[in-house]
Amino acid sequence: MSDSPSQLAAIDTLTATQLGELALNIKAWGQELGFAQIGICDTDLSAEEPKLQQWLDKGYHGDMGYMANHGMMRARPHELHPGTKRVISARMNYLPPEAGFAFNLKNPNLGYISRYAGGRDYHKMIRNRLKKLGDRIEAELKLLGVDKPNSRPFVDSAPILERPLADKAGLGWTGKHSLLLNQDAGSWFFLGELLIDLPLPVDIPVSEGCNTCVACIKSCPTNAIVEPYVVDGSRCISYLTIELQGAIPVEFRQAIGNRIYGCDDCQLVCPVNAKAPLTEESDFHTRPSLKQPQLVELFAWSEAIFLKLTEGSPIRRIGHSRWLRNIAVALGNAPYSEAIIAALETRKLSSEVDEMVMEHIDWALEQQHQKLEPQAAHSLNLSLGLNESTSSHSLSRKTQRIIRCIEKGLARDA
Ligand code: B12
Ligand code: SF4
Ligand code: SF4
Repeated sequence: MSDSPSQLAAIDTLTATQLGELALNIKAWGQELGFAQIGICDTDLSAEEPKLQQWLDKGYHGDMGYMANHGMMRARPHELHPGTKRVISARMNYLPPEAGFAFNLKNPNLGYISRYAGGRDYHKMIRNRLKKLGDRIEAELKLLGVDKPNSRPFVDSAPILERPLADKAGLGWTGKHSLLLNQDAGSWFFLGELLIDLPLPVDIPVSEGCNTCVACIKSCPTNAIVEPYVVDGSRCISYLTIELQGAIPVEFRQAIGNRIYGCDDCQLVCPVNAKAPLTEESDFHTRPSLKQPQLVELFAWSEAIFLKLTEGSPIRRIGHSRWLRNIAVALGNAPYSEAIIAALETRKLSSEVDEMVMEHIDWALEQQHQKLEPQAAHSLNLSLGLNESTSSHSLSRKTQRIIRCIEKGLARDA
């Protein structure tokens, strides 16, 4: 067989049997490349277009201007990458070992970082693996004497509706929290896609499995899941602590608790996550500096230290200013402590603090001072030997419920 492209046959000469075998091989190669599962779907997301438009019309994208750009291209993979006939959808597990969810949420002096973000940034890594999958397909087609396919990998940042595509490709069902859920794997996974011009056989979507459960809706600290399957992004802690560039609206600050980068609560209460496997990628393991970190220590990081310790991590992209903003909110939510007051006062004197961060520090100081009185009462109670309930500390009722839920349902990761 010749290497010359001119002697290779066109893709549409592949038979149904060859395409079927290729689809099976693609799934096996995907697993060899570290993906937990691969599914295939066509590019028709027309049913999603009105829902996406409604979501945008209601302003649920907040300041995420990129969600409103590109018109409906997000729902039209064949326009994003012309010639695309199929989407090869892939998922990769990220749950790190010793997640320590309850331990972390229970202690308001520790910063909580979403468990997808404690290791290396997934974007580049998954895109590279998808590219390798494309190369493998190309090599196989060459062996079959067929021309190379036109393919392109995508992960997260491109204007494409990844979750509905993965749903269509049979990787799981859409949970009421709007994330993709898999009966065997829960929801702790990233999604990525390879858009390709091969008319591969498509997979069958799995049926919805939430049934009557509404645990995620009831547990969301900011009531961001406004109806089943619909998240008002502008209320979500993930948006408020990661995407939002400016000040965090005061109405959400207390509800944020100690969550300084993203939020996992809707996944933590989800019963389907009880069986979720741990990641096989050491890149997603939590770095020592981000494991159960003390807020006061994180707040003292200079910009240079922040950049050094978050190198290669998704956290780096929020920058030092938003990092300080988020930690200031968490410090305001922590129980009264002289060490916290001192940390906040010291930061006020630093040249690294801009006006936006300064306002959050002032808010945090005010919160701390307001707790001074109950603290005095607490000391008095202790000296009198009186009992106090946990609600006198700074954990909200919802967080207390989530902690109980984790300890019962996700014992390995508690
Ligand atoms: C923008 C965005 C966000 C925003 C908005 C979230 C949202 N739900 O839209 C914010 C910043 C808040 C966010 C948060 C998070 N995100 Co995000 N996010 C995205 C992004 C870039 C686009 C999502 C999108 O298109 N939203 C627009 C709206 C319209 O889409 P939608 O929620 O799917 O809306 C649909 C439903 O409302 C549905 N619908 C309406 N009515 C009904 C009725 C029924 C019956 C059904 C089934 C559906 C349905 O129709 C709409 C249109 O399809 C994707 C990556 C990508 N390119 O797709 C990642 C992505 C969805 N995020 C992801 C993750 C991991 C998270 C977080 C868990 C991160 C964290 N720990 O902090 C949280 C989870 C919050 C949550 N519950 O959604 C993963 C999800 C993986 C998975 N297992 O599903 C993705 C796929 C990134 C990736 N490549 O892995 N995210
Ligand atoms: S990530 Fe947190 S804030 Fe966002 S929808 Fe889920 S529970 Fe609510
Ligand atoms: S918590 Fe319940 S309703 Fe929410 S996604 Fe999980 S199973 Fe579905």
